[in-house]
Amino acid sequence: MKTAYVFNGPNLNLLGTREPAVYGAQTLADVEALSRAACEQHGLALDFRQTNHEGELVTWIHEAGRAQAEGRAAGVILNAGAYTHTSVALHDAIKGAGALVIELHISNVHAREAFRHHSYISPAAKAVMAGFGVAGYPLAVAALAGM
Ligand code: CA2
Repeated sequence: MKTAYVFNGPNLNLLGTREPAVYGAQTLADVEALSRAACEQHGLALDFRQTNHEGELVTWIHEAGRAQAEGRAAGVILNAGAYTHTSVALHDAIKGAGALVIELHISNVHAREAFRHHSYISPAAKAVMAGFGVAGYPLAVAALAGM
């Protein structure tokens, strides 16, 4: 059974506690449960993580890239949070690791502030999803299973 990695970046541990108009009322634990149910439906194992540290995301992408090269991973669903808009290191990590990444955002970043319109992840990603709310996570799992 292949693993779907779901990596969440800074402040996503706050989901469900503030800004419900932007991010909804569900917590990160709820997002994990949604992702797990989708993985079970599609015959994938789930490795779900969150960190507030950029370098940790870099290390995790390297790990997922190795697992993918060994045929053990389906790919990565990456919500890099605000690092999306700032991190050349994450861009380089995705390219360097050769990881199949679906970039995911809960909100429609293109309908928000201009500083959220640019992504360093997008040019290195296989696909980009934004604006589906937390329902984007199970949709991304289904997409990964079909890739
Ligand atoms: O829409 C998304 O998923 C984002 O990746 C979320 C990031 C934001 O910086 C990106 O531009 C878009 C922020 C995550 C912070 O989440 C919070 C949730 C509740 C309360 C405060 C922050």
